[in-house]
Amino acid sequence: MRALVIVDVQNDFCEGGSLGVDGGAQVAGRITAYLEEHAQDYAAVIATRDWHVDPGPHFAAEGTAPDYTESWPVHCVAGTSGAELHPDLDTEFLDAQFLKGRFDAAYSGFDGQLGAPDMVRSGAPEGPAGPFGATAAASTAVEDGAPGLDDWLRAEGINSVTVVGIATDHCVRATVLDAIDSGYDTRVFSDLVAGVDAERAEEALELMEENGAILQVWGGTAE
Ligand code: VGL
Repeated sequence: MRALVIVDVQNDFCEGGSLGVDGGAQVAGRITAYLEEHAQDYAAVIATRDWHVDPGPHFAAEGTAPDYTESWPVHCVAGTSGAELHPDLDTEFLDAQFLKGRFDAAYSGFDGQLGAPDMVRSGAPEGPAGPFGATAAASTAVEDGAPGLDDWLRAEGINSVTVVGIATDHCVRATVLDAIDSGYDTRVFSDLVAGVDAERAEEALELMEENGAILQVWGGTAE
């Protein structure tokens, strides 16, 4: 059985976001169009989200420039609009969401844990959390002991994954390489991803293929 893994299609990774990737919004809309045709081909459709509270040197220190490979502008702070899924991604299709990176850099969706980021829970803590404006409620959207992505997929009987999303050269790459390492039959749609750097994105796709991912082109269009 196959799952669709939608990586980090969040406002901060789309145009206008703090780490906006060219083509991000378009990918959000295209993934929705793809799901309108193909959601039924998948036993599960899941989204990963970068969900930072205080991720250490993953955020460039104040007053220093990010290097855009290991240090980044502040992005996807838990509970802020930048961490929301892009509005052109239709969340009706999602069966589960996995949150990663609360206290560290977490590129791979396989670092994520099941969470309920958009649910307002009664008894959720109030106020801010951490130095970047995360909310306490959002930072507790992952419960202690929540399953990681690999455990969750296995429990659902999934042995194949298709990976799409943002960014080709960072989180998509890390997620695909982890999926292969974890033994999933892994496919990527090269027209449903967007990269930070065009050359590195191309290299990332080659690396995924060399490692055993099947690269495919969906070829459809968004309305
Ligand atoms: C990502 C850079 C920093 C990604 C996350 O989602 O690809 N890129 N953090």
